[in-house]
Amino acid sequence: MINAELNLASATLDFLPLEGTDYVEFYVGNAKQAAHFYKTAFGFQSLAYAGPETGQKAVASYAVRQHKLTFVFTTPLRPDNAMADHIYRHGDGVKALALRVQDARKAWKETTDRGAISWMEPIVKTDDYGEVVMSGIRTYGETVHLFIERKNYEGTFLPGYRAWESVYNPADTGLQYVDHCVGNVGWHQMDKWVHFYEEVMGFRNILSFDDKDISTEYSALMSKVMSNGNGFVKFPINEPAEGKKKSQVEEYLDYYNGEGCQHVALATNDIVATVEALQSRGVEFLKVPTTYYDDLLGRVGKIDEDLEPLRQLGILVDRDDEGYLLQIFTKPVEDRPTLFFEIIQRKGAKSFGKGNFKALFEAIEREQEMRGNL
Ligand code: TYF
Ligand code: FE
Repeated sequence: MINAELNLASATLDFLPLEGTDYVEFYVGNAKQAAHFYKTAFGFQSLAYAGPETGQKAVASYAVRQHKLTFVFTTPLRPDNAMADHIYRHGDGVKALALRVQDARKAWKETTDRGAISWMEPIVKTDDYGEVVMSGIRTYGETVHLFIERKNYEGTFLPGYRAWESVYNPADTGLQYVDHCVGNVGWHQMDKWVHFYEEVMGFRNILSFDDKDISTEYSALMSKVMSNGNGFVKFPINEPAEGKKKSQVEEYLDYYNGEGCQHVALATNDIVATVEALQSRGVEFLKVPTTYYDDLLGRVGKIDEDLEPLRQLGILVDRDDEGYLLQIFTKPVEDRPTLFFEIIQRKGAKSFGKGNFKALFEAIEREQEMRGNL
């Protein structure tokens, strides 16, 4: 009874109910090759295509899918436009974190009334398979949030796209859905963006890490995790902190030329199988010293997994009050040290691996050092 009342109360208070991540869109220099890479290396399947052949003259987009995870790679076909400028400044990167809603008009109205800057006024897209309503607002840097309402839409992806049938569809790697997406923001900008997610989007700050939690020998950063009401959408925000040498967040800001998405965490139900598959397909992961595993079970207690495969693959483990989690981080997936991915399996834990921060950040610093950026 009390729970039902509480749920009702929070439902009526949630002015921006979100059902999860609909898709992540990347602006890239070559969408055809990017889509091929994510199929080959990460195990996505071809889903849909939009471009000149489908009546979209200036831009080509490839959508790929794996379970509930959808990535879209978009590239401009000519140089003099905002999309080409975006790629010139940032390199390949995450442009849009698209969120599933029941009402994209209301999502846009509620957020812009609270101060969000509009990116896309609500538009209705239709084809033979139904209708999708989309809208969007800006967030940190040049990143945007799209609101996607696809109540009765039965097409492959979105109106404007056609199904992309390819003879080449490598096996999936067990990646399931977006667990969280992390934004790197500028010096002293974290609280501004925490405030944005609170006031404009109705999120709550569920966890905070300051430089005492996570500063290592050199690199330093602060981080606050923002979550929407039902916890389906989580956006940690990092800002650089002063350390002995250059913060990893500052390195990102330098190479991305501003604020942007630092990592997307992808959930799996079997991290050992997923990481084995990814490594065999050439995805490169950060390595922690093998001493990390020496007293792992002493630190995290009993876990279901055998220790040896975790050690071999370099998978990290952390525990909180509610359970434990397993996680591992790729190296940056492009030449600029900007975007990377986290692979995560949650076994009850709702936290973000604070117990791994030291080992993880020291691994990142070793890479920074090899790039001459420490
Ligand atoms: O999302 C998180 O909070 C964890 C830890 O630069 C983390 O994945 C935080 C900052 C960072 C890398 C990983
Ligand atoms: Fe993460």
